[in-house]
Amino acid sequence: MESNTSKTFISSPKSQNMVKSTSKMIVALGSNQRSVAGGPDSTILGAARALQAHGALIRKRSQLYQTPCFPAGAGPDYVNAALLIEAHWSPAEALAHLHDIEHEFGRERIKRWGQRTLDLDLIAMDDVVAPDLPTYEVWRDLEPELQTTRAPTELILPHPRLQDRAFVLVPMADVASDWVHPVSGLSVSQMLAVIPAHEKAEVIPLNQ
Ligand code: A4P
Ligand code: MG
Repeated sequence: MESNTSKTFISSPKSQNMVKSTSKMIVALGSNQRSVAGGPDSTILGAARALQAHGALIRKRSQLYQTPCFPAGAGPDYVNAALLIEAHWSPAEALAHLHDIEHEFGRERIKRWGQRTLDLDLIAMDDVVAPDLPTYEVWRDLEPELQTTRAPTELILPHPRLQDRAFVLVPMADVASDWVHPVSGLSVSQMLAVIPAHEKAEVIPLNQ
């Protein structure tokens, strides 16, 4: 891992594979379709167990939240959650584990933002900005109409849409309230403060 003052820049797949020290990661989980594990809530809890089986240590799990599908009307409500995990994974290895687990729960990539049994997004890994700042900024600044059709083929960190979404930030606040975005310098609570109140109100804790 290359270090550049306080931030970590991952510049090539080769360097991604060389990172072996323990990293803290924030993982966002979402489901709005039944899977082999059952309904979306069982799927989310099953995915957390699968991460442990893949070698990750779960430091914190958020509550489960019921959230309206985004974009509105595109499908049933989601169950969303977040995990703070620790593992000896490079960013590339972490994404590969997440994709394997999505596959275990029957995820088929048919339509971007379509219904999914399980979506696992790597929201952040420590203060890594990947693959580099200019590429991150291109994805962060992607026009809304292109966001539904364009998906990166390489890992982008932090997740470029995290600051826009109550269904990511509310669960994140449960597990990593002190995490600071390595590009914007904003904390999770500062990012949440600019999300419209009605969007936050729609993220409702599930009775567990
Ligand atoms: N990729 C690049 N960076 C990352 C990263 N940090 N984490 C790549 C995860 N994947 C990353 O992802 C598309 C491509 O981005 C992959 O090749 C991956 O390697 P995907 O998971 O295949 O496709 P997706 O799920 O359609 O895209 P994405 O970006 O995960 O979708 P979003 O933006 O997360 O939207 N409404 C509610 N209420 N709750 C939800 O959880 N989720 C979505 C999915 C839409 N609406 C939702 C929710
Ligand atoms: Mg995803």
